[in-house]
Amino acid sequence: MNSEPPEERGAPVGRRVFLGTLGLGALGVLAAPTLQRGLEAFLGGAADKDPTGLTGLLPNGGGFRYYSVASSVPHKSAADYRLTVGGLVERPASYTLAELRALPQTRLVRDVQCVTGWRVPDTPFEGVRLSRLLDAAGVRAGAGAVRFTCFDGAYTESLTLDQARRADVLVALRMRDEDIGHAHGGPVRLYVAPMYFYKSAKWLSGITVTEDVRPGYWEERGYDVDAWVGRSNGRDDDPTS
Ligand SMILES: Nc1nc2c(c(=O)[nH]1)N[C@H]1C(S)=C(S)[C@@H](COP(=O)(O)O)O[C@H]1N2
Ligand SMILES: [Mo]
Repeated sequence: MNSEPPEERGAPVGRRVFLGTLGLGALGVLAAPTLQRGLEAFLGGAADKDPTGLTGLLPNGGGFRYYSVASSVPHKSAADYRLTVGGLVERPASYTLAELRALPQTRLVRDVQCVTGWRVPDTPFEGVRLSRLLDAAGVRAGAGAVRFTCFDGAYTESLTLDQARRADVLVALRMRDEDIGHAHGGPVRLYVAPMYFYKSAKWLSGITVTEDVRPGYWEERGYDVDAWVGRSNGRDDDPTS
């Protein structure tokens, strides 16, 4: 079911390769742990903390690292949350969390892979197929891409329409068989199973169908727009990886 060559699954992404390939873009990655500590401070101990201040550099919460490019992110309850679907569609929509929960749910178990090298094996995600929401909205002729916006006010992502319609791309409500908590982008995040985890936008608030792909937050800073695990961000070129 997984389209990656098996020998590439589980291999860590070489940091050296990454730095060597992306140049300036990598500086943003090196800054990320600082932002992560900022988020943990904001969460006020909701994330594991350690007195050395190294929490941001170490895997926590079951192997995940918390990433946010925004230093603080508003909390959205089930009552506050809305997901809008608009742009080049026949029927723009706004979903509450209850409405999303009432739609058929798909559960996928895959490895999570961040492009900076950390990986969490066999992680369940569950939610509504993005293709279902696109079909419900009625994508108009001339559309070629989907853009994602987040209620952190900063992060963006995008997929081609073909990528967005894959069966392994979810508007995720659950992660590790629990409702997605705030730190991991709850109540709703995108989950793009076959791509590096930066595609999986947290705190998802808007889905906009567009003509062309617009590079997302990290992609403007050097990451590949097509983020296939094992086949992007310099992975192809490195004989030792
Ligand atoms: N809104 C938002 N989504 C985001 C990010 C972010 O900073 N902001 N970081 C991305 C990156 S680089 C990774 S590796 C994952 C991290 O998800 P986690 O914090 O649940 O581990 O979220 C992705 N989605
Ligand atoms: Mo990442």
